[in-house]
Amino acid sequence: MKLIGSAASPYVRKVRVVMAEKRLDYQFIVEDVWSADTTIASSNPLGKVPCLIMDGSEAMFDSRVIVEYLETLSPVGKLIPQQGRERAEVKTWEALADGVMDAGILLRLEANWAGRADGERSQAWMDRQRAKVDAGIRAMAKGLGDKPFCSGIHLSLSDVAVGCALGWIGFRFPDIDWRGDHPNLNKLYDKLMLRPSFADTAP
Ligand code: GSF
Repeated sequence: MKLIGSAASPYVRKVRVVMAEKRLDYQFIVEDVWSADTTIASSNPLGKVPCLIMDGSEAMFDSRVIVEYLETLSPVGKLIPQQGRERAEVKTWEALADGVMDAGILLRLEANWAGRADGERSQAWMDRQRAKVDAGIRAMAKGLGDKPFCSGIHLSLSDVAVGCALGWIGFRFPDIDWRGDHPNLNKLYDKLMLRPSFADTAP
C-alpha cells in the first residue's frame, strides 16, 4: 500500500496512527497539495490527502473511508467496534474531531490562503470557524470526563481522531490553550504521545 500525504496534515496523521496501531506496512509518499506542480489530482480528483493507493487498484479517500478499510485488514489493534451503538459512538467522536480540524483549516485558509487578497478575508467567517473549534474542544473535554479513553476503557479510533485534532490545534494555533483549559484532554494527549504511533507522527 502507498499512502500519499503530508507530515503536517491531521487527517493523514489519523491514517498513519491507525496503520501503526494495526502493524500494517505501507510506503509514505510525501505530497504538497498546495504546490503548483502537485500531481495529487491524478489519484484524488478532489486534490486532497490522505489518499491510499492499493496494489493494482483504484485510489481510496478520504481519511474516514481509509481507516474503516484498514480496520478490516487486520484483527490486530481493533479500533472500531463492529456494530450498533458503540460503533456509532466511535464514529461520532471521529466526526467531532474531524469537524474541529475542518473548521480550523477553513479558519487558516481564510486568514492565510495566498489566493485571496487581504481585503477579501472575512473576520466574521473566521470567528464562525473559531467558535466551532472552541465548541468542539469543549465537547471533547466533556465527553472524555474522567474516563481513561474517549470511548470506554480501551484505545479506539475516538482517541486516535481526538489526539490528531488536538495535536494539530497545538501545532497551528498555539494561542488556543486546550491543555490549560482542559486538564483531562492534556492527560489523554500525553498518554497517547507515549505510543510510538503518535510519537512518530507528531506534526
Ligand atoms: C479532508 C482532507 C483534507 O482536507 C479527509 O481525508 O478526512 N475529509 C478529508 N486534506 C487537506 C490537507 S490538510 O489540510 O490536512 C488537503 O489535502 N487540502 C487540499 C485542498 O485543496 O483543500
